[in-house]
Amino acid sequence: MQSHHDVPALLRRLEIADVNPGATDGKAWFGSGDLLDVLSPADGRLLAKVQQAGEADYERVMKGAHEAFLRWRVTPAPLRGLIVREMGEELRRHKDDLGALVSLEMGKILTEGKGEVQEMIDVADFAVGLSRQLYGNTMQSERPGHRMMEQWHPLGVVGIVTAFNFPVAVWSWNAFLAAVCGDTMVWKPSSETPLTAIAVSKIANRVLARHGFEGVCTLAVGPGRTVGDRIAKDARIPLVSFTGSCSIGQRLAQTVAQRYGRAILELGGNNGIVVTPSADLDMATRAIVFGAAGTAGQRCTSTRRIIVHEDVADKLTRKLVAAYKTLPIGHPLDEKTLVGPLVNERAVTEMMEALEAAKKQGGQVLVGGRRRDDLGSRYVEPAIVAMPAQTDIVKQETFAPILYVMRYHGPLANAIAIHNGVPQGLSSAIFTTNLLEAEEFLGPAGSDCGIANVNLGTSGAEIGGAFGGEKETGGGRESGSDSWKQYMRRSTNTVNYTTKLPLAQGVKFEVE
Ligand code: UN1
Repeated sequence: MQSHHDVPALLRRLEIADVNPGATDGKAWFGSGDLLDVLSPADGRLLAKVQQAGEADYERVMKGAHEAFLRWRVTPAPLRGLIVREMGEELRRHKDDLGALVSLEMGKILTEGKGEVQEMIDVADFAVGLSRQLYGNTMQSERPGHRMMEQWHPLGVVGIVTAFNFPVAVWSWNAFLAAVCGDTMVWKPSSETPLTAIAVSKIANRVLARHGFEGVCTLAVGPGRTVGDRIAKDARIPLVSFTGSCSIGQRLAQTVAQRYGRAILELGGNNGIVVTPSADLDMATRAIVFGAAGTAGQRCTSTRRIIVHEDVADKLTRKLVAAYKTLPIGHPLDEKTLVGPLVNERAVTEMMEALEAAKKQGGQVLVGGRRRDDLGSRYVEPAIVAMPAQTDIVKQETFAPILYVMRYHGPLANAIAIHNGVPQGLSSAIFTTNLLEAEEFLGPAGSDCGIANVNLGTSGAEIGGAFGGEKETGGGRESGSDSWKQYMRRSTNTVNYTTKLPLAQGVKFEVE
């Protein structure tokens, strides 16, 4: 099925060996922890092994990142930007290979694997521009002859903990911003996807080494309970950016807060689309199928809930079921495939358990939902489940292609109440051709999510906007807009250019 892909040659081009040290301080690669087998979800084949970071390795990585920070923070931001630009150019050169490795290691289809690398390239471009725009305000002082302003300074070593589903893009959202902001970083990738992290770190470090800035982008592959916990506890890391589950994120944030660190949390989503009577149902169908079945339902922005008006519910459901019946499921590198495997067998079990729970709670599986053991142990059919109400299972995020369809009656406010009635708040959308409904959904009493769209789906956000969400999604924002501010420390400066010393708020304090 994948004869057109010479995997050993691909790995060689990306400098992935049979056994790879999983830690780097930017100068050398090392690893003295347990050996990790990296299997492709596509067919269970062993791609390569990684020698993970042990405790001493972690210290060495941190030392490299910290030493680099002392030099990097005083390098002019536009120069840092030029170095990030070179990283973006290297990524452009390696886009096809890296995209294929993302597919092989994570299981997403090739066009999405390449899309993920494109997302890194876009963030690099964005960060280059940003490197000349790290603006602070000037304020009018209430005192005569005083000037007030704020400066943004580099923060320190940033911890970046990423999930398997976007094994490289989410790193780049943090890494390229952090880099132009003058920070260095230690990256802990998911143990499901360490090879893409190693390949990307090699590319980044080749560029950094050309400029004598080894240590800006360091890496420590290892389990959460060793590397992840260390990052959470490490007072040398003022900011930890975490993408993953709500439960781990909550624990990590508490640990980071205990030492007065900052955390950017990008946790679970339970993203809904409201479909109103005036919606273009063909367009809605296409957006829903991509959002719910694309990436095999493994994006944090995946569409998991449909809240459709009763007048158009039957018609929309018929269209969705028809589209699901034709979804090609198969090897992620096969060009015809639209739905690849789930990341591991546990994810398959969790999907089946969620479907059982949904049935017990009154759900009716309209299409799909079966394991596809004929294709491999991690393949499933995306499922559509009609639910009589928003029951407990619908309120949970199951990281698999299950789409719950619910109906609403009456005005849009009823749909919004159902929509907002879940603990998560990442992404959302409405399909309508009614301007009033569109604006209501985007307004203060509308969607409570960090992302709210009109006439497009919940997933596949561009990098230029701030990415993240509310409630149990964790409140963090990454990537575009002014997310960069979190990677810097703000210094408020007041300068007195007189020979008097007036106090603010009119306070008098004169010593005779
Ligand atoms: C994620 O699933 O963690 O909006 C990130 C999207 C992608 C990023 C998803 N740009 O779907």
